[in-house]
Amino acid sequence: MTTFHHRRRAVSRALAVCLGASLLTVAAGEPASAATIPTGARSLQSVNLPGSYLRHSNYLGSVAVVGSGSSAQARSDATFTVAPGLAGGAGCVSFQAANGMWLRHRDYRVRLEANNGSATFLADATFCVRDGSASGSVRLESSNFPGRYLRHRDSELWIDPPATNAGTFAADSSFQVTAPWVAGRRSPVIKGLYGDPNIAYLNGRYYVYPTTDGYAGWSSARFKAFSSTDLVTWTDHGTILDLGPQVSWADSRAWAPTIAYRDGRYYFYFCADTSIGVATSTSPTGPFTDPLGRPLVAAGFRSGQMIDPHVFTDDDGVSYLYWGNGYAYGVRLNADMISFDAAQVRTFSLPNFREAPFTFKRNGVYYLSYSVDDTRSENYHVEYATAASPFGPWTHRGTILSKNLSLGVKGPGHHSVVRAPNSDTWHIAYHRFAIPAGDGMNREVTVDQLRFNTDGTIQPVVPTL
Ligand code: FUB
Repeated sequence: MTTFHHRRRAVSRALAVCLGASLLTVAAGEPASAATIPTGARSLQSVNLPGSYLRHSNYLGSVAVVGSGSSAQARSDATFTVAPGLAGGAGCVSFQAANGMWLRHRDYRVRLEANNGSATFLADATFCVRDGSASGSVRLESSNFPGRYLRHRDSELWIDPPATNAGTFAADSSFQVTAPWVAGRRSPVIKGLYGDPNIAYLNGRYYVYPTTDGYAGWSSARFKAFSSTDLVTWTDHGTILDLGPQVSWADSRAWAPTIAYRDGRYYFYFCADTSIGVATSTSPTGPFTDPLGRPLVAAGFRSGQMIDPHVFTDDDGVSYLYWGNGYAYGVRLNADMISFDAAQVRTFSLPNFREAPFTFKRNGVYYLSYSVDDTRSENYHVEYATAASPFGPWTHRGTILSKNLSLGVKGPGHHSVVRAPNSDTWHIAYHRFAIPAGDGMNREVTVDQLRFNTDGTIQPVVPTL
């Protein structure tokens, strides 16, 4: 196990307070700490009980001895994915277990719970990283209760103020961040629960615009954006559109967005309360504003749900909007990108079509790929068709992405496709049930390569973990 080293804050104006055998350093008039924890899979070892690691057991936080001879379950329970703090805040993090649940405190006891999306949950699951009592160690201050720190009392994890058991508090609340007991997977590429990833290459970076998952009924109200130059390391750009304050006609069910660019503006198409809206910005990360003040495609406009937009722009600069659930629709967008001629909407015949149409073009061939079955089913998958025009007629070609139970991949779908710049290398972003314990509302996003046969047909995607 390796130990990560952390920069110590300046101590010139610090007050050193001797607490029994421990030394608690309190900075006066300075930022609380420069300590950080790298995101990704990590384990945390108690400073006071070397060899004991922060873990969960029966959905409660604890510390226990973990070693190379420990069971796979014990090592997994002592491994967390460190993610940027769910409630935000510079230098704040959250800890996700392998089953997708998060460490949070409730009534000061630290527990493992699913994200219910409430502001209280998000704050209770967010810890701000401070310097620990030993060199290179960290302490974790509650975001919701500043002044209380995560510590172990006997073997139980609590958040306590330093006054409690002052003699041992500093050491009991300090942890060495180590390499994970269970080696991290490459994926999900975006840490946390997200679905419906729309991937695009814009202005020299890859961007992913997903649905934020972990909410009953997919009831998240905010859209986020992530970007990367290498499809491996991703930057979280935070909320780019918040339905509550920024969209007058909908407050919930912020689903399945997509992005397009024209003449210096970005157009962000999104689902909200099962209508499709559009918001614009001069930056791919917003702020986005709603120029229409009403849906672009309102619920009830045609049969099926008016959801899952995608905009494809052809080589001649004409953009097309595709969408639908139960029925697949397409229409040419006007040059303003925020209107279309309703009389020109086409309905496509696509075998097994359920939702999430996505169109792209390679070597003069138009591909329309789409999701089949129900996103809550492990059998959710992606099929595709090809055509010689953006409106078809479409020739069904088969399945390109489906479950792989030997890898734990269930319900893969609602994908999008991007071409690496100046190449014939293609990537597919999609969601699957979070591994190992996710479901259709607790999904995670990954990216794999999309490979073509010489005749232009698509090879089945090989999921990599
Ligand atoms: O994320 C909510 C909905 O689930 C999407 O709109 C559908 O495509 C399905 O993935």
